[in-house]
Amino acid sequence: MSDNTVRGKGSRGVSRRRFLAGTGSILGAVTLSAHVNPAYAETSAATAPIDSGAHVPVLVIGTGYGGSVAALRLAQAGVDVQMIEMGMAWDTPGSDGKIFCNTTTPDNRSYWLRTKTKQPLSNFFGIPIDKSIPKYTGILDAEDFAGITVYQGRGVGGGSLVNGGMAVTPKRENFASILPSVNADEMYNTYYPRANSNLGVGTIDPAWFDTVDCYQFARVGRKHAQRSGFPFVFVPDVYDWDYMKQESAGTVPKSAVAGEILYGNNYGKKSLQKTYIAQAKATGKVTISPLHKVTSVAPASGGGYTVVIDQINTNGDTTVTKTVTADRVFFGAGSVGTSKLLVRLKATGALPNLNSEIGKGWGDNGNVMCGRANHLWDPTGKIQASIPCGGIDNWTAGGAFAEVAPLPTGIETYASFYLSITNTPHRASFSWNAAANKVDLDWQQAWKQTSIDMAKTIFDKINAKEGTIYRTDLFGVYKIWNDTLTYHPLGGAVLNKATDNYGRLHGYTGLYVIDGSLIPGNTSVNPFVTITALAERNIEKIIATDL
Ligand code: FAE
Repeated sequence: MSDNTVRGKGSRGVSRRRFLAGTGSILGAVTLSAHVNPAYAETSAATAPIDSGAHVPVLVIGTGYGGSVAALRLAQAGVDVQMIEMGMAWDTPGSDGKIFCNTTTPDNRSYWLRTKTKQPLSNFFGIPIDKSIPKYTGILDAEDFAGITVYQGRGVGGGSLVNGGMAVTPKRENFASILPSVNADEMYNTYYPRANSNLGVGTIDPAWFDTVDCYQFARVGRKHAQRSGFPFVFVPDVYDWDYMKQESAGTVPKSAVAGEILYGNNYGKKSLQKTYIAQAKATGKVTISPLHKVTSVAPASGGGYTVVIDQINTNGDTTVTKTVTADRVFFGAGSVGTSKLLVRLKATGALPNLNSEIGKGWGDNGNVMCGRANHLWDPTGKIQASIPCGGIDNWTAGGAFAEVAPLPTGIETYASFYLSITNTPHRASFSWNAAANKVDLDWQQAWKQTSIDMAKTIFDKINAKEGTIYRTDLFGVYKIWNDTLTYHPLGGAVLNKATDNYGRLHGYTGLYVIDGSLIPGNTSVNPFVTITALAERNIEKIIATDL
């Protein structure tokens, strides 16, 4: 346990001992209160699993941002679409009456096929807080590669089920370095506005922000940023801000204000299930098969593609293997999912004509996390809304944009917590490991030092100004930085390299990439608005010219 976690000077009537005694109760809450929830329905009436032997015009792999945009626009153009999703439908409540479990009480619904949680914030006062859970096809996948753990959403809605909903359009001056081959005028005039509108993006009411308890942590973050001369910017989000006001007032069931985020949000967040996917289903032309995992795509003898799909149960075991044909296939399995499929299919002979750019250009969006220990007279609040609403922008001068993130533990922690996005130059590649029969990623944990240095341009200055220090107890014992993960995998099938400038895979007519794997490793801000806007751009061109 670190000795440096509490900056108490004893001057405001809160002793270190009392503080520690108080935090003992959250540890109890955080570590001991797991409930195991009984099984979920594996599929629902709203979904109809694909039949083996089916022939479909379009098959979309994955139901995240890219896949959902493709499905909606193709359906609106009159095309029947089959969406294949390895995760669950997430439309049926468990025995507690809720679809999703809370961040403070992870149960079987929380993690994808793990027997122990792998929480991004793994320790409190240096004490590990991960706990055993039953193995289940839960919502958050913490996928381990040699140098990094990549967090991803699993289920109908992909990352939109688990993310913070921060919906950020990059500054226009940064766009040329994000997607160099894409016309910025078109993106900023047409596709970013279209994406923002369809995603339901909104910004917190600043007057409400200034007074409400659940954003005290963000006001402290703003004060510290501004006192050190950094701009604090409000960050738009897809959370329903009117709902947040009501839950905060206690007139509707609590969701963000009760800490729901990482393992799903039961009420206020506009995930893709409520936006693009709802619209896609309403066309009557889109069918979704949850708990179905695509394992192979190869040219079919009579034209189109043979797609092999494993139907799985909630233990992750294959129950049926199905073979279907599709005239066109869209890879929307996310940066990691799409890259792994394409790398394996190229190496094992199913799609040998894919070019040598497959698997390259992967980045972590420069993610690093840290916490700061505030003085005892600068509390961040017991109740913290789980939805971030602001960030500190030092991109131009220091290469870092830091979300002021909540730490919704239910007790006063005196901590400020941040997820930084940094301008890291490092890029990794996926490759086929034949001996181990799996895809590897050659990311090196040491590369995170560049990101840490960039994040320090913000937090060293704030600590110096405030007379505070870093928390050293949140990610291990005496460990300041979480340098082992990313929430923002990007790249692996980069636009205009592995594909043409609209996501058509080189080497195969009728195969497309439509997700975050098109973006070469960094978006300078949180990525899903850019993924959505790029998918809107690409599918419009594909519908106009290919169908
Ligand atoms: P994604 O949403 O990952 O969807 C891919 C889908 O494909 C998933 O549902 C997979 O289960 C499915 N799949 C994969 N392989 C297969 C297969 N073989 N067969 C069938 N299905 C398959 O891809 N971004 C922001 O902009 N703002 C935030 O506030 C934010 N917070 C985040 C917080 C967390 C904890 C995490 C994990 C991510 C966060 N992100 C955030 C990142 C964001 O969710 C991510 O960039 C997008 O979800 C990526 O969209 P894609 O369409 O590329």
